[in-house]
Amino acid sequence: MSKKILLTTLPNDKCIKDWKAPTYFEANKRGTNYAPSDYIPLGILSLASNLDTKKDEVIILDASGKGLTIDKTIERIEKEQPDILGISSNTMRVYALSEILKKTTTPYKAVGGPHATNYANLILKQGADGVFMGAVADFEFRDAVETNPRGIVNCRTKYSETQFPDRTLVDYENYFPKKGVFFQAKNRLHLISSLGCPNKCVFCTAHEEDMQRKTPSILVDEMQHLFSIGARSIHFLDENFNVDETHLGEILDEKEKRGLEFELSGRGQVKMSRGLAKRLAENGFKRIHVGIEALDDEILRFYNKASSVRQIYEFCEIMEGAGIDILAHFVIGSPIETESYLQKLPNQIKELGIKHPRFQILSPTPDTEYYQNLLKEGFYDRDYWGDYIKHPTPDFELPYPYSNKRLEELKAYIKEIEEKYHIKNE
Ligand code: B12
Repeated sequence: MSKKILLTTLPNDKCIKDWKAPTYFEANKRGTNYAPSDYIPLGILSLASNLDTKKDEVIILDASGKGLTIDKTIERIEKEQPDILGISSNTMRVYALSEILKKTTTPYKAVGGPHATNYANLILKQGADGVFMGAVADFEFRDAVETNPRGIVNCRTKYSETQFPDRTLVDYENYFPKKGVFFQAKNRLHLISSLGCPNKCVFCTAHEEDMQRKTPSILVDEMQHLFSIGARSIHFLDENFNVDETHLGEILDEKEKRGLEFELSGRGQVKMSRGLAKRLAENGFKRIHVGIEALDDEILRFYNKASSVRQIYEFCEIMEGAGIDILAHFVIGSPIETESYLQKLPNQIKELGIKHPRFQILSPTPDTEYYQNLLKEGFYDRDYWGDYIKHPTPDFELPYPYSNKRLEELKAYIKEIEEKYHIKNE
């Protein structure tokens, strides 16, 4: 029997308030608290692309990307009356998740995504019928459409075996960036070539020794798909796209074999051989996004970065030699940072030839080692995240662990640097 399946992202509405990110990370057009999803929602598109869509009816609702409120999202779901509701969850939007689970009447509610992997039992208590744990859930979800399993489903689908997400299932043209200061070619779209990151930075949770990667031929099929719908610029929005140089080399072999030409960019780490940098540049690779975070070895150690100032200088020199621009993220606000370090930082960045620096204030996000350390060290009198995740409230804001005066100083510092570098919303 044919089923009606509605897959949705969670709205940003009433989610956690963000005090650490300056304007260019904030919602620009929609007035919500967090970074808007201007990115096509690849998780739910991947689920849909691996279903038997000829048989079932699939509706994609990108509540986050469309800037829907929680109430509007619920209204849309109720209007559609699906047989199956699939919700893609992340921890920043748990308030929306609990409200949608409470106020929708779909007979089978499935929840997946990173938050589901960490908090499966809690989500079951909040009203989900099936919770899908694991980084890739496509084949388990395809089976679940038939069997509607209750409780926890452990997912073992391999990323390399899934079909790439078909962007034509949504109004993809609306996801082409409206402004384009960073890139010359038109219509940038992103893909994810690998999952996870082997590094263990204290402020992140993406730690994964066994990264999963798309097979080069499927990935280049995906690139061809993006090209066929008008994209001329493709961004690897992996957590760390340049860990495995052999794999990247194989992707480039396949791309060259098919004679494809477009602009490329990617999000990765500050380690790359000269050979790969040269080859990427020859293949249209124009810009790399990296988390440099600090230009001081002690601060890098505090963040548990797998890099040193020496390596960062070497990396910047290799990128300059290859003609690849750098967009570098810096994290300020560590307790061991000195005023003289902050004073010197802008000049150091200039000296490195970094074209696009971006600054954020160190933030203890949920489930990170940094947050756990603050709890252990007594900076918080109770487990704010733990309590919030169990009983989410609208517009939650985590108290700043150090003094509020310090927070204001850091914000002022970022504002000054933004003006210096003419950083605007993009
Ligand atoms: C791209 C990306 C973004 C984009 C968003 C693009 C978009 N539209 O999704 C941007 C840059 C905006 C972003 C922002 C942030 N992100 Co982000 N992001 C990612 C990233 C790198 C890739 C997501 C993706 O497309 N994956 C590929 C698809 C195919 O996989 P997937 O979405 O996970 O879906 C699969 C499974 O999870 C599962 N699944 C997913 N949904 C569902 C639903 C059902 C019903 C089922 C059955 C299965 C299922 O099946 C899918 C297919 O196999 C992930 C890391 C990662 N590798 O996944 C982090 C990640 C999702 N982000 C994360 C974080 C922390 C953030 C920020 C908070 C960062 C910050 N500090 O500001 C913000 C939050 C913004 C917000 N308000 O929500 C965390 C989430 C952790 C958590 N527990 O929730 C992740 C996991 C990274 C990490 N490990 O730390 N992010």
